[in-house]
Amino acid sequence: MEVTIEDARLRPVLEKVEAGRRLDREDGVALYRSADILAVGHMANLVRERKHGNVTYFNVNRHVNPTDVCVAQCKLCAFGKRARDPKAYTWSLEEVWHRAGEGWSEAVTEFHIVGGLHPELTLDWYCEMLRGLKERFPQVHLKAFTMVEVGYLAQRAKLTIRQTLERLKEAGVDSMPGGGAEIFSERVRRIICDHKIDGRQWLEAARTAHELGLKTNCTMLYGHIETEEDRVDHLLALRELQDDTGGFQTFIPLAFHPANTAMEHVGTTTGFDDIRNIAVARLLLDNIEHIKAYWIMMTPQIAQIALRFGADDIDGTVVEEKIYHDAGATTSQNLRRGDLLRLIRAAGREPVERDTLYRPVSRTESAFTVLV
Ligand code: V47
Repeated sequence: MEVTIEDARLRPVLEKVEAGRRLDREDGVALYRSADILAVGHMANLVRERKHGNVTYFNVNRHVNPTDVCVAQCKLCAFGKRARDPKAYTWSLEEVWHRAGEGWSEAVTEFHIVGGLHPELTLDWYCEMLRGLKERFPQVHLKAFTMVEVGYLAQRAKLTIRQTLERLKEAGVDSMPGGGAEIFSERVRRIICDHKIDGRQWLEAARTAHELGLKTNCTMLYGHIETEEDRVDHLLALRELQDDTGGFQTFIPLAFHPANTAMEHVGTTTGFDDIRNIAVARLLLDNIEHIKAYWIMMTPQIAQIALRFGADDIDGTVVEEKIYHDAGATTSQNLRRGDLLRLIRAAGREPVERDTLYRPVSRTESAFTVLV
């Protein structure tokens, strides 16, 4: 298909994309600086359709956040609370197992489990939580803990990252979500999340998880104080690790939500930037199979449009979401399976329900089968 490229700086990028050649740092910066969203989107859609045709993936999942007590107190975050904050909560093991079961009515295939860096909950407590979930919901995939949580648990248990991941895997972790990566630039990290592991440690922890056979996702938090170069460098660092391990399944760009954070003055991202981050990620991350338009963060409306700008996944039913809603998200906290189907079909795409490892799922009203 012919496309009009208004921005002349994008012509060499288009040539590379059409020839299936890898883009470099300069191409990435040109893509981020261009206002020619249709040209950027055209290229991203080309790659997206080459990889996935018309298919769009979604899953039936439930988020489980056992505690919002967090010692890190990152400026970017509205979710983490101090233990003495009257609004802070920590569920007991029984509560975790009960809450997780509330998603069961929709026959969820995945629990997405993340939480604050709690100063008292131990690695043993988390392992018991995982074992209890596996016992009660053996069919459900446990996608649990960011690299940041693993780093903190390792430090407190006086174990290495590898030993900690081995313990968590043995207790039931099947794969890991992509959070906590934020932006790898040390300059920015020092301001927005100075108590977290640094970018190099995040990447090393992900490498170790991949070496242990755990698939993981990866993310980038944008729309705060990072530059376009910081974004490109972040994406290229993920691409480099992926060349070595192949362990990343999906990349999810995350728009910064400033409400109730220490960075409220920054303001929200625009629809233009949200779409562009999906498209640039699809173009630079040639070795990561899936790009997710997380509807909770983007709104279902923008996520739907993203399906024509590089995204092939729209996440899942979620059921209960705290991280973005504490930071002012006005989206609903859940969509039903039928809502996701409608959004995808109305974008002219073919919905495929997947499990966490992207195997198609076939279901009746209350049960599911993974088609292998
Ligand atoms: O790690 C925290 C980010 C992440 C804010 O792997 C914020 O499938 C914006 O990682 N504004 C958690 N972002 C969410 C996440 C995720 C979501 C959906 C799917 C997957 C997956 C992963 O949210 C955190 C942090 O990067 N975050 N606070 C905020 N105020």
